[in-house]
Amino acid sequence: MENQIQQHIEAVTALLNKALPQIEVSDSLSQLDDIRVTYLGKKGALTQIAAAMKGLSNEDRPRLGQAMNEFKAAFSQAFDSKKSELEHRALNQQLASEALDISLPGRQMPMGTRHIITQTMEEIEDLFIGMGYQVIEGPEVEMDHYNFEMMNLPKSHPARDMQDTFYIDPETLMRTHTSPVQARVMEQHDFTKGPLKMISPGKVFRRDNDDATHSHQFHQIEGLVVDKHITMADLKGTLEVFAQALFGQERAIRLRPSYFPFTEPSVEVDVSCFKCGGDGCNVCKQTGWIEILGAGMVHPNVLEMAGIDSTVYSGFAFGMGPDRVAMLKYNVDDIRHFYQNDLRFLTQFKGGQN
Ligand code: FA5
Repeated sequence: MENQIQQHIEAVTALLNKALPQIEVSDSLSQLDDIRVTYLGKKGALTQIAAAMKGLSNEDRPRLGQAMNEFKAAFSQAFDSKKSELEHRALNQQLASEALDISLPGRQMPMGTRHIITQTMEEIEDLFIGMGYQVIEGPEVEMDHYNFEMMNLPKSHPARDMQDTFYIDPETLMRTHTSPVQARVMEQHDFTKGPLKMISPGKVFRRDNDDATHSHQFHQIEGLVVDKHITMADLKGTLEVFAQALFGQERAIRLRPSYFPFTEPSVEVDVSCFKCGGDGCNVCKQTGWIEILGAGMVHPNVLEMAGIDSTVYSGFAFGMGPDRVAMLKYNVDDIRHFYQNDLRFLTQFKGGQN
């Protein structure tokens, strides 16, 4: 019997001597766990020795139990210390692989700027808002009715040719100017609540051939004032304030008699050419002047069509081209630069940085 228990205890000791070096050299957490299962699992080596307990005498059983406890204590100690070493190593590897080099320079985020035409339009809008004007926008796809007929341009009117039009169908078109907003607003206005004073900025479209000062899609800002006793002097004074605020005193301005079916009398306003100062060059087509807007006193027919009594009320209107204004203000010698989306051109105008 003594022999038998001795053999069991030696087997436990031999098992421990085999297990400890295996734990020591194990290289991964999964390998370590395999070792645990090999010795302590349900079918593990120690469990098999434990099965011998049943056949032992009452005195021998505790001796084997003690040897097995010693095995478990030594095994656990080696196992736990190896496990924490491997976990520590895995964490270090993960930290090393995810390490950030905080000394690297950051990636530059390109700073956007608002388009120079947008900036110009906002500058003009602010100026008029400061003079008590409302800003009202209208549709870009417009009815022939508002774009032409309500502007005193019936279907057969020869002046329709002044603005070559993109038609969608015979009654619908891409608006050729911002003037239709005049008609839409006049129809709705309630004069018992005060005079009408508005500007309307937006895109317009014409079948124009593109050149240095013409684009087939450009912008306009319409202006309209209707009240009792509005005169041409009010128009002239308003345009002078606008021109001086935008271009400064050094640029000359001139009003030229002109013709628009929706105003009577009508004028066109030119600003002296920024490139040649008035001598004549390719930008101003040798005239020395660049036209920036059309204007005039609202035609009585236009007032009447919108339901306004033209014997009581009068008004002035203007339609300016902010693209031309921006050309003059920033010495841009070709309108097409605005539409080619060349960032080298566009980012020169940082004033509108967000
Ligand atoms: C008109 O469009 C009239 N509706 C303006 C108006 C409004 C007159 C109210 C009277 C009362 P005109 O076609 O001239 O007019 O255009 C007005 C301005 O738009 C021009 O002075 C010019 O600055 C600009 N413009 C016209 N055509 C182009 C184009 N193809 N490219 C860039 N700007 C243009």
